[in-house]
Amino acid sequence: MVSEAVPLPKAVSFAKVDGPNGPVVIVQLHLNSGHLSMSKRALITGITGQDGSYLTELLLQKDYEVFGIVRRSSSFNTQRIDHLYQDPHEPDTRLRMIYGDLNDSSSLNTILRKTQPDEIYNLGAQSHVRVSFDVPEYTGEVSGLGAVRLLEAIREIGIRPKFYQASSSELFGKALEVPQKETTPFHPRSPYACAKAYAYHITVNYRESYGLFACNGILFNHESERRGETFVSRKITRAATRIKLGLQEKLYLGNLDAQRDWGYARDYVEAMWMMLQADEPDDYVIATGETHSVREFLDEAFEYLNLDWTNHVETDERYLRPAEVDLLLGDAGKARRILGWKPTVSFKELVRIMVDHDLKLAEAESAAKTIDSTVANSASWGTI
Ligand code: NAP
Ligand code: G4F
Repeated sequence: MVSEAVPLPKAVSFAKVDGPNGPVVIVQLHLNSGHLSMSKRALITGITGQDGSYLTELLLQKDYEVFGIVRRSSSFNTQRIDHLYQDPHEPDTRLRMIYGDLNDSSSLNTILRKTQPDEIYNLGAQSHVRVSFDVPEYTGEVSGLGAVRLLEAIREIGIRPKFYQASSSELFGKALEVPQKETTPFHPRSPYACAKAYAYHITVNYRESYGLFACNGILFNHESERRGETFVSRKITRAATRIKLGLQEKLYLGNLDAQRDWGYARDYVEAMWMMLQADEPDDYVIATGETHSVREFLDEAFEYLNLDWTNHVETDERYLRPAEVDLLLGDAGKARRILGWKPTVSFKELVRIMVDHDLKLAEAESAAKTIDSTVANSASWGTI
């Protein structure tokens, strides 16, 4: 799935065939494949993540040519985009994967120079807040400095792509007002949020210093059936469905009182794209405008399965954070007014989409009579 080099798509191809009066050379222009292309080129970091996979689907539907940066891993890390696979040997391939890393400036420079994107979406990150307390320096490198490595590559090469930075509601942290909007001051509460604060400000700085079309999407929590299994929403829906089928007894969680503004990831990637199509570059809060506690998420998921979570959930202090973000609630009024964006999936619908999906996974696991050890062990590995 991943190409080792960065093959530039061919704009012209030649073929020699036998015609009725001797050999004929056919010259073919690939109008959607290179500099002759009328369609846009997007480069996505973090393409293998939850948001990267939905954004890729959206951009391919919109006829973009998409390049994705994938980091080398000893096991497959492309499951979320495998259904989008296109043979890189075909000249008209619209999705190409390239090895690179946000920690490696030289790979980023090479990729930008060779792909010459119209739009860059910087979604790559060490994105787990709890884990950022365990690997703070690494998180700063990838989730913070990764952004400036891309921005500097843009500046050095002299290209003018539009740039999207995946900023986060974690920036508001110990929030100074409710709801939070673009003008709410930041008070980051984790190494992850501190790294994202740097990335936010450097994005604004490159917009102001070099006139780059650079935007921050300050996205509140968004979940889906593709959410990583150690984030609380998916941890709950995976466990609840496995408990329902007798594959698991207990679910160990941390702080049940934390409140989040939870939306559906597919809606949120639409907002990323909309920001880069606006007349002017700017920063936008993307949120549903509703907040719910982890306890309410448990109520919704377990009740849907006719289960009582209090019989199954236990708290484990390893899942608590040294500093917690107690309440996030976003006001996406600016995005609604300027971009015309609004969420389409309610909290109840989101939980049900995730439970329905995970129930099928649990049923398949049950039918195969094999316990998925990655899920079974998830409560005891590490501290997430
Ligand atoms: P995710 O599922 O954790 O995906 C993160 C992506 O970053 C993965 O593709 C990962 O690759 C890649 N990555 C990690 N380290 C990298 C490195 N050193 N170099 C290049 N790529 C690297 O995150 P997500 O939920 O899709 O979120 C997308 C972005 O939005 C992240 O920046 C996140 O911090 C931010 N954000 C998310 C939310 C949310 O609620 N989901 C809210 C606000 C902001 P592997 O697949 O190989 O691990
Ligand atoms: O699902 P979470 O780990 O998401 P968190 O920390 O809000 O971060 C996510 O959203 C951010 C946007 O606001 C993104 F920027 C970030 O990349 C990530 O996608 O935890 C949500 C809440 C927290 O308060 C946490 O303490 O759930 C609480 N929680 C309770 N028990 C738990 C657990 N979180 C996790 N991961 N695991 C637990 O067992």
